[in-house]
Amino acid sequence: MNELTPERLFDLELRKRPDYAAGLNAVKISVKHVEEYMHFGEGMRALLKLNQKDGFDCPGCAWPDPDGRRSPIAEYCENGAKAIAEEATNRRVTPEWFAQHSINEMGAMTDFELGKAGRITQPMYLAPGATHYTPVVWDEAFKTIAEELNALDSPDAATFYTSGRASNEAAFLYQLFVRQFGTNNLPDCSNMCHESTGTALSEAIGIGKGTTTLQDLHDADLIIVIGQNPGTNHPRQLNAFEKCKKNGGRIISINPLPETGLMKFIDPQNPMDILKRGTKLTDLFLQVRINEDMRLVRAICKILWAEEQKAPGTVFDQEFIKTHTAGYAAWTKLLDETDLDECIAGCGVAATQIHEAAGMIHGSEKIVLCYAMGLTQHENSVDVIKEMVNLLLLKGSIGKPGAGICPVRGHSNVQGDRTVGIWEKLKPELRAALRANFGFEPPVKDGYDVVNSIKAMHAGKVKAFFGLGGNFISATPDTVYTAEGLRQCNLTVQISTKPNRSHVVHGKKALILPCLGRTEKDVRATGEQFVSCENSMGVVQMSKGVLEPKSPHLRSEVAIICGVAAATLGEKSTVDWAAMANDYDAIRDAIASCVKGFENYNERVRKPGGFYLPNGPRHRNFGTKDGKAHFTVSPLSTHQLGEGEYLMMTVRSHDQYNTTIYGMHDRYRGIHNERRVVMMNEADMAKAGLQAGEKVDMTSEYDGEVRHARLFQVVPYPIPSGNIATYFPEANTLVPITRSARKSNTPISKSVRVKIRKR
Ligand SMILES: Nc1nc2c(c(=O)[nH]1)N[C@H]1C(S)=C(S)[C@@H](COP(=O)(O)OP(=O)(O)OC[C@H]3O[C@@H](n4cnc5c(=O)[nH]c(N)nc54)[C@H](O)[C@@H]3O)O[C@H]1N2
Ligand SMILES: Nc1nc2c(c(=O)[nH]1)N[C@H]1C(S)=C(S)[C@@H](COP(=O)(O)OP(=O)(O)OC[C@H]3O[C@@H](n4cnc5c(=O)[nH]c(N)nc54)[C@H](O)[C@@H]3O)O[C@H]1N2
Ligand code: SF4
Ligand SMILES: [Mo]
Repeated sequence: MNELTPERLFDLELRKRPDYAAGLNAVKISVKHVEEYMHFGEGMRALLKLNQKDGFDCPGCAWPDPDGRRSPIAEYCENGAKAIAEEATNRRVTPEWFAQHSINEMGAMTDFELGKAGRITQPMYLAPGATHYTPVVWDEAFKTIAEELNALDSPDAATFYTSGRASNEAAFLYQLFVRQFGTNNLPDCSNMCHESTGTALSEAIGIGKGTTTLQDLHDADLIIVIGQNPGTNHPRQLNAFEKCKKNGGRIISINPLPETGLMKFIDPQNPMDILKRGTKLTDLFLQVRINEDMRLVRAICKILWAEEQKAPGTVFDQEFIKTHTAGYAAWTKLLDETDLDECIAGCGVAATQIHEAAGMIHGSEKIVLCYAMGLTQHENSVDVIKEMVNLLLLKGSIGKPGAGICPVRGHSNVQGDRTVGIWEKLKPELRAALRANFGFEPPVKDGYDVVNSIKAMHAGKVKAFFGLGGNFISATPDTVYTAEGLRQCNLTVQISTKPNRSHVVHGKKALILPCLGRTEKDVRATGEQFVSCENSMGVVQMSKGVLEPKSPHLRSEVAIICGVAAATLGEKSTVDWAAMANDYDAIRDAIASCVKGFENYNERVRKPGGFYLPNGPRHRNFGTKDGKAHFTVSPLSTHQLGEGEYLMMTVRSHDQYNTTIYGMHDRYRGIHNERRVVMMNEADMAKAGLQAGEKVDMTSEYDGEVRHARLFQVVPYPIPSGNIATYFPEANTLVPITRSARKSNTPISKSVRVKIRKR
């Protein structure tokens, strides 16, 4: 297991947690990363174009850029700068590097060490039984892929993963290739991320996306931030919170951890803000137990319902409810039957605070609810998100300015990839459009998502794995099981920028296809190209790199996909892949013909700032069958923890981007120089006889099967009793493949039952 997550400790140091996020320290750290890994001039050139209307989209998160004026010097955050330094590093992973590092040696490196090795410069091939990757020319790589794919018993014996950094152009071509090849096996990182959002919101409001714009956050009376750590994962969201506060709005934060970024923010680009020591963000912090948000929100709704009954029409927006919603009677009946005391006791938040929250909601007309992985990665996530919609609906807080639901997306184009067709389910409209535009019969049967792809590999039903970006082995649950599946494949292919663990855990044959990153110029036969991305709020914008490619051998993702498709489909194909690869306008024209909302794509995407995709619920046009937004009735569930069991959430540190580890510190949590840690409540530690820094092993047991995570260190932390937190991906060995969210099939990365044992 050591090669799946090297069991090595560094030098854990615990420091005081800072009481604010950002500030000048964030600037200092951005500069340090850029200086350490990039040529200075290149670094500055890249940063000046980061998130500018004529520049490139930040490869960090999917937080939107302002529609209007953008700061000419700095429209980014510390983590955006780190993402750039990571991608545009001046270190290189050449064929000589691979000759010096066997697969076993690569496996012994931590994720931090692997990633810091640098950018891969040439396509690399691992022959059956070989110990080292060797260089291969592009055409040879494409031929190998074509031979393996065409030798499969069925197209369904291959699975094609996408990570959400891929552009709209690359993603559209990829699904076109995969569907023409004959399968809907298109798992993506979204399956592990906001899939529960897509499922819940489609059912409740008729669109699988959020309804707010950036302006809505600025104009809200109240923002509820729940299950999200924006100070680390979406830092510029703090600017939006700050604007809301300056406009008189208030903030309630709901989280098992008192995340520093939720508490206070000092805008590093605003000297006044620095002088007056920043803005207090959270007005009310509710320290909920892991996965007890539904009990908390139900308690709040019950309190509001009691007030509403006393003076009808004074709390609920009855006009909105009557005109635009369904399911109200069943929902209020549920509230009548709800035991308030049980909800309060179960969620772990004090009754006085819950009443205070209810009071703040009562007094607010325009409410925005922001959330991320803290709500989406549990067995009942779809229900939890629908419960959040209930709360907004009772106040009429969807489809009016200053209000709405704001699922904050992760990868910078994860939302766009789904919009242009990356999904294991092929919607009838897209099937018809692909048939009409490209003259072939797309497959009908649903394909495998992430969890089902892993199970199918394990069962020997899938024999070829293809990854458009990402790091499948480290991002997925149940690392040991997933590795067994990947190793049974005849071929594993990764389109990557940097070495990662998915190059170490491979099929009989393996290929690494190195691609250009967002920061780099992409020159094709018809000249310099640009791509486009959709942010969390449905704005599609162009992105054009400014730096010289890190190696002359790199190809764009679009060119690689076209190469693979042409080699694999050959004469059979009805698509002119070469034309697409040489002129991305042709791809955008195809998208415009196939996907609603992209009319005149080429023209509109060239306008500075891009364009908004249509969003019915923003205007109270709900895309459900009856045209209404739905109140829903969901059961409350309880985690049955056995003796000595804790509920574990796996979270991100401040120094990582998913499986890419920027550094070894989690500054806002005061945890330095170590990632193999378990954050624990001090009373729980005392009860279990554990000291700070003590070395422990962990196990999770489901259906009699025991999974292991070894050599972690205990960190005392203000987390509710019975709950623990570890970092993703180190603790992924404990996440069982056999449990996932109902309906969305998302792994339960935020609620795993775990036991801890002293070593
Ligand atoms: N710098 C940086 N930026 C990123 C990423 C990154 O790794 N690094 N990843 C990107 C991606 S792909 C994504 S999806 C997003 C992720 O963004 P987040 O969802 O903010 O990321 P996580 O670290 O998973 O944090 C989850 C938060 O939810 C809380 N939480 C966990 N369980 C519960 C619960 O049951 N209830 C409540 N109320 N809270 C809970 C945790 O304490 C934590 O604060 O960030 C994106 N941006
Ligand atoms: N336990 C646990 N597991 C989780 C989560 C969790 O919270 N807890 N979160 C889940 C979530 S929300 C997500 S989104 C997934 C993330 O899963 P992935 O998207 O699969 O993982 P990343 O770490 O973002 O992928 C990093 C790799 O992408 C490659 N890369 C970087 N830039 C580019 C590029 O421009 N093009 C290409 N082709 N490749 C590039 C690099 O080689 C790098 O090693 O993980 C999920 N897994
Ligand atoms: S908030 Fe996200 S998109 Fe914006 S600069 Fe920071 S990492 Fe990049
Ligand atoms: Mo994500």
